[in-house]
Amino acid sequence: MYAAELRGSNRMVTLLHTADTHLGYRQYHRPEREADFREAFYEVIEAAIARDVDAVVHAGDLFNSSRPGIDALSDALEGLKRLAAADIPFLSIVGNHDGTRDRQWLDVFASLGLATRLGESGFSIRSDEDGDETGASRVVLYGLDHVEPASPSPTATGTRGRSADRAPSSSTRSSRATITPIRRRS
Ligand SMILES: [Mn+2]
Repeated sequence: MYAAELRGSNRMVTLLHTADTHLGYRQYHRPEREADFREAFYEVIEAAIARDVDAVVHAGDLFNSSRPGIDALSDALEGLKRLAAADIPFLSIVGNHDGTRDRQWLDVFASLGLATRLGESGFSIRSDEDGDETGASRVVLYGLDHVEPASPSPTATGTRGRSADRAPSSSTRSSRATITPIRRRS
């Protein structure tokens, strides 16, 4: 994670950027690793509050899975509630791990007022939100959810493209862009 600071004439807008929280990831099948991911998430939340950033930008994979368990879900809610109580917006996109075919967890959190899903209409943040607009700096953020590569290499999936002479048609290519993201560690 890092905080990007964009200078304005009065006060700069401060963002805390993070990603790949992977809540619920029991790496190596060890509960200790699941706790590590949880603690790292709370560390980021507390850093955002301590520094009083203007927003937290999360670039996807809040959860390790599109079907998080109750522990991961309650950890996410607790963290987002702490941010909301501190009046810090949580801005995010859908990652390759936590995306589902249709509805998204992020939309559920947005409906609760705990998150904003970044998209093609910009989300504007101004420093000194309550103060005089003259001299305040402004940042507008846009988001793009995880997109599967349109033409994965045959060896990358192991399940398709075994026939070397099979040329991908344009219809195949466009349908690939809409399939549910494959599970891929990153
Ligand atoms: Mn990830």
